[in-house]
Order: sequence, then C-alpha cells, then structure tokens
Amino acid sequence: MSLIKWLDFPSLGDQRGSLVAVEMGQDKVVPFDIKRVYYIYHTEQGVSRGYHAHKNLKQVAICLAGQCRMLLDDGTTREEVWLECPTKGLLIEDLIWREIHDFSQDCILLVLASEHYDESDYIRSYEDFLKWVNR
Ligand code: T46
Repeated sequence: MSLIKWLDFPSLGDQRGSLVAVEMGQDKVVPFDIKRVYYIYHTEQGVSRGYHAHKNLKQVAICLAGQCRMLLDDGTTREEVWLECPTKGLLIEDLIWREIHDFSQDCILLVLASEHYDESDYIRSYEDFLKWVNR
C-alpha cells in the first residue's frame, strides 16, 4: 500500500478567487481532531527539514504557496511526492520518517496536527526509528 495519502479540500472559489475552509467536526476530510496548526515559510534555499518520525502524531501537510518535496519512509518503503496544491493535503501517519527538501523561496507549508507539541514524541535518529518499526 502506498504511503502517499492525499486528502482533497473543496475549493470554494468564485470570480474573486479561491477559499478553502477546514472545520473540525463539520467535514470529514481531516481524519482526526486538530489540536495544533503550524506553518513553515521563508525556508532558506538548499535547506532541508524534518529528518524525524513521530511516535503518536498524525498530520496533514498542505502547501499553500510554492512547492516542496516530501519524502516519507515507513522503514520498508520510501516514497517522494511534490506538495504544490493548496487544495490537497498529504496525510502523514504515526511512525513515518519524513524529510522535506527543495523548498521554493515562496513555499508556505501549513501543517494540521492531531496532538500538541511534545518534543518527547519525536524520534530524531533513523536508527532508533528502525527499532521502533521493528526493522
Ligand atoms: C514535521 C515537519 C513537517 C514548536 O515549538 N512547536 C511546534 O509545534 C513545532 C512544529 C516546532 N516547534 C519548535 C521546535 C524547534 O525548536 O520549532 C523549532 C523547529 O521545529 P523542527 O526542527 O521540528 O521543524 P521541522 O521543520 O524539522 O519539523 C516540523 C515538525 O516539527 C514536524 O512534526 O512533521 O515540520
């Protein structure tokens, strides 16, 4: 089964432009209650981010502007995808190693998270990650 799971957010566009609404409990697009929202922007050219997995955290990443390349790895399979569409969210489940590369200068990456920030939830060594997923 592919690690790449896209969620489609309906665009409520009209002649003025586009609008996407994400509302907890109202739509079934995001498969968890959103406890935290953060966004990544002004990433320096050539800089990559991530290089970790989470023990208990689901996230949806939506690229609001520009583009970036996300690598997902479950310990067995590695898949890469470009994020570049504000109506498409990439669902990232627990225990998935992620790296984010090739941020465009104008990239704004919005992330919806199922839990509050907790540094102890991070697995920041790939070796430890493989132990967590029993590889
Ligand atoms: C992920 C990718 C896509 C906080 O204080 N609160 C927060 O909610 C977050 C996400 C970060 N921080 C602090 C922790 C660090 O001092 O912000 C700093 C940068 O965070 P980090 O190095 O973890 O950033 P990324 O881009 O490597 O990873 C982030 C998320 O942490 C991670 O969950 O999946 O974006």
